Formats: sequence, C-alpha cells, structure tokens
Amino acid sequence: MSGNSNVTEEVDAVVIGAGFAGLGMNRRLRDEMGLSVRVFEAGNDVGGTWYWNRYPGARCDSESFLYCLTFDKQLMQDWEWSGKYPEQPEILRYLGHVADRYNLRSNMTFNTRVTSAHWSDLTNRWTVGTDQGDSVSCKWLVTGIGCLSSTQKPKITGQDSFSGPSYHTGEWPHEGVDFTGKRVGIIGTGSSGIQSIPVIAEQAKHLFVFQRTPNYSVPARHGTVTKESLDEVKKQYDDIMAKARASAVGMHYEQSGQSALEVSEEERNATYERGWEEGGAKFLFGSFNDIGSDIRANDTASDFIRKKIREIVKDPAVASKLSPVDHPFGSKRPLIDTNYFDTYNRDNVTLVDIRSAPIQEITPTGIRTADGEYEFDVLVYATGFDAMTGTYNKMDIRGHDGLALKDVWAAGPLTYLGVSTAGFPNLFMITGPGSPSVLSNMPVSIEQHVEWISGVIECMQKDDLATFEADEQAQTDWVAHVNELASTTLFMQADSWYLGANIPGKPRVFMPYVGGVGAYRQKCDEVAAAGYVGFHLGKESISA
Ligand code: NA7
Repeated sequence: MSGNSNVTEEVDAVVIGAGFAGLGMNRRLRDEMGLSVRVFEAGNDVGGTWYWNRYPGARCDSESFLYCLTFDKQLMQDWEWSGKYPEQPEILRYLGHVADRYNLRSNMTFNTRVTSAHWSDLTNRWTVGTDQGDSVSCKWLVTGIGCLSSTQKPKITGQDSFSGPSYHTGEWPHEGVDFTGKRVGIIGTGSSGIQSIPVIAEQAKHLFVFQRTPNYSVPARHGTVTKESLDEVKKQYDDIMAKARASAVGMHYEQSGQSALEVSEEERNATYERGWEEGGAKFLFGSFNDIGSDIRANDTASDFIRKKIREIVKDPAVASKLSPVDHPFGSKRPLIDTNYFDTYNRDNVTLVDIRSAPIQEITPTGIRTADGEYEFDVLVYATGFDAMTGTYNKMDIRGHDGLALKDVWAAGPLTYLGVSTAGFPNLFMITGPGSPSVLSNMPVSIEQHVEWISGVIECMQKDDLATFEADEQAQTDWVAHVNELASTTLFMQADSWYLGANIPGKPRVFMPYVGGVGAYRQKCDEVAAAGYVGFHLGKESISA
C-alpha cells in the first residue's frame, strides 16, 4: 500500500497512452491477467498517433493488413480494410472498434495528461500524477506514449504576429481545415509534408512550400483493395504475421539477398524500375541488400530517384531543388507518396528553397525569406517531432532517490533492450529508445513488447517478487551495441530525427535499434528464458 493520504486510486498497473500500445497492454493486463489497471490518455478518445495526426493525406506506410493487433484471430478475420495503406480515419475507426469490442475504455481516463511518476523505495510503488489532479499508486508503470508524440514547432522570429490561422500537422483540428480559396504556406517536407502537400494543393488557391532539405520519396501506389485479396491474406494470416515477426522491419516481404554492385547497370535499373512501379517499401527492401550499408550501392538508388524526379518535374530548376544531394537515400526515414513530385507541375504551387535563401521572419501576412516575401492566409507547420525521448522528458519521472529520468538521459537515452532503464524499477517503455520501434512496422514491435512485459509481470507475480530493474552494466553494454550497429549503417550520414538532429541542442545519438525486429525478439526471448539475465529481480515486498 502506498500509505500516501493524497492517493486517489490504488491499482496494480498504470498504462500511459491509448494508442495501439495502450489498448494492447490494457487488454493483456486487465482481461487476460486479471490486474487492476488505470489508463491515462491526453486525448479525448483512443487512437494515439492517429488521434492527433489528422492532417490531409495522413496515412500509414505499412500495408493495411500488417498494421493491426493480433491478440484475437477473430478480430483479424472480421476487420475489413478498404485500402492498400490504412488512412488515418480508417485507423482511428479500427482502434475505436478494438476499444468497443473489448470494452477497453471503461478503465481509461481521457483528457488527462500524466505529468509525474515518482518511485518509492519504501513502498516499491509508483505514484503517478496528472494535470487533472489524479494521484494513482501502482506497482507497474507502463508507457505507451508513442515515439512521435511531442510536436516540434521551430521558433521563428515574428511567428506570433501571423494574422491568419496556423496549424501543426501533429495537432490537427478535429473538425478539419477548409483550404478552399485560401493561399497556404507550409514549412517542412518530411513524411507529413509529403503526404499533405498534394492534397492541400488540390484545394488551395495557392500553396507555397518552404523546403529546407529535399527528400527522397518513391510512389506508394496507394489504392483500394478487393475483398478477394484480403480474404487470401486472411487465409494465410498466421504465416504472414510469423514472417513479419521474424523479419528485419516487421513486414512479411522477402528481403533481397543481392548486392546492388554485383549486377549490371541494366539489371540494376530494371530492378529499381520494378520497385518503383510496385511502390512502397518494396523499392527499398525488395531491391538490394546493401543500400543501407554501402554508399556505392546507395548511390545507385539515390541516382535512380533523382533521375525520376527530373523526369516527373517539368521545370528543371524546380526538379533540381527537389533533388536530395546532402544525404543518402534511406538515411532519413524513407518516404512514400502519392503525386508528390507531380504536384510541383501545378500552376498553383510554388517551391521556396529556404536552404539557399533562409526564412528571415514570419510577418502578419506571410513569410519573408532572404530573397523575397510570400503572402498567404494559412500557415501549416509540418516540422516534425521531438522524437522518441521528447514525451518522456516532459514528464517528471523519478526513480531511486528522486533521480530524474531526463537527467539520466541528458546525454542521450540509456535503456536495456529499449524497454527498461536502470534506476527506475517496474517501469516499462513500450517501443522505447534502444528497441527497433520506428524502424519497424509499429504494431508488430508494440505487441512484442506487450507480450514480453506481461511475461515479466506474470513471472514476478508467480514468484511473489517486488521489483524488476535493469542492471547498469547490462544497460551500458546494450547501449554500446545499439550504437555500434548504427555506426555500420548510412543512418549516421543524415541529420535525421532518428539522431535527434532536428531538435536544437538535442544530443546526437542514434535512438532506435537497427539490428532488426526478428533478431531483437530473439534476444528478448533469450533474456527471458535465462531468468531475465541483465535484470535485478527484488524480493522485498514492503507493505505500509
Ligand atoms: P520530419 O520528418 O521531422 O520533417 C520535418 C520537416 O520540417 C523537414 O522537412 C524539416 O527540414 C522541416 N523543418 C523542421 N524545422 C524547420 C525549420 N526550423 N525551418 C524549416 N524547416 C524545418 O517530420 P514529419 O512530421 O514529416 O514526419 C515525422 C514522422 O512521422 C515520419 O517520419 C513518419 O514516421 C511519421 P529538415 O529536413 O530538418 O531540413
């Protein structure tokens, strides 16, 4: 017991977040293991990432049938996706259906943000505080807070003076935005920009795209899917998901076993051409196995995409500005699009290169750059997130002796297996830094963590143990392994959010684990089978 008179509720577990992770964890702990659980969610309903990211064109880059929870085979058989890729409204409907179907909202508290979590060595419990005044005591604390949930809006001189509305893609108004007849400015050409620009361009009177760094993108080849093709998938669902779980990125595709350098130029280009026509992740993963590791191989893919940009974009000067040259293909998050480059052939779209002529200020009527003034009515920030650690650092999480997580992570996140941090017992991070997370099809990684974490809790309950904590040396070794693997890849050659490079002052540390979903799962399973080697399992259960 907590012994704290201010405590408003005592439960076995608190779960933070009601996206895929929070829903899956709640179902597992509450319904399958019989624990008392409280879930806190900042939004007013379930959805997580897909609750907030409602910008035009928002959709997932994983194919629909792979982007799902698999704990109930009947759910997998019953749900019908309508498109090749799941669009944001459909994912939100799916997660709403999951919540309804398993009555998962009944122990969720919405519109409530967790602001603090303090561990007590006296009681071996966490006290979780919220912005609504809750103070909940729990034995287990699980974060399902997403990897891209703290938006980053750069500080730009004069931005508060803008007289029209401005929106961040990651905090999009639920009622939508009507751009009809409006002049629109958008800053950012990452995934959110590349998805929203073609859609906004179709509606707006004029769209100014403020681009700092051009990005590689390949066609998604999005479209509807037939019932027959989904039925075929459903017949083989177990096999497909088994392959996805054992794969590098949580998808079932066969990875190519061939080097881009061991085939003729003609054969290589034919392979890229097939990937381009097929679209999506297959261009990267189905073509050659060394695009991510050998710069000479990578150059062939990067050159191919630049050639495509020159073919698609009619104005050679615009094509040149849209062609990435400062980082290898895939070293930033690989993007897939619908009509992105074609959009620059429209008369109502202007590309503004703010690398050569930076933004000087935002004015009441638009943006002034070093080479001119651009007037518009609505401003869109597609400027990304403080990825992977931003949301952790916003909460006051304290472990032993009041140790603050954000201090422990000041030089970059320290975790063992990306799921636990030394000094913070009984705290589990679903898809935390140091796990494959954002380099994978997220639900596959999320469910792996849900299963592994609940396995820990089951074992602790069976043996009546009180505390579970990462060993400092095991953590140091894991972090070194994560860094060492990343250093062998071309990921280190881009200023990406994977490296924290998009946030001024953030330590330059590669945060996700590049070793692959399958290998990572195997490592986690081995750790569990060996009695959770690298963790301390404490016996003292102290009751107040
Ligand atoms: P990203 O991928 O971080 O893209 C952000 C974009 O915003 C990128 O083009 C940035 O340019 C640009 N940006 C950021 N700050 C500035 C400033 N100060 N001035 C001009 N331009 C700026 O975020 P997304 O939301 O698109 O995607 C995030 C992930 O969500 C995505 O990868 C998917 O996993 C889903 P830069 O490249 O830094 O020069």
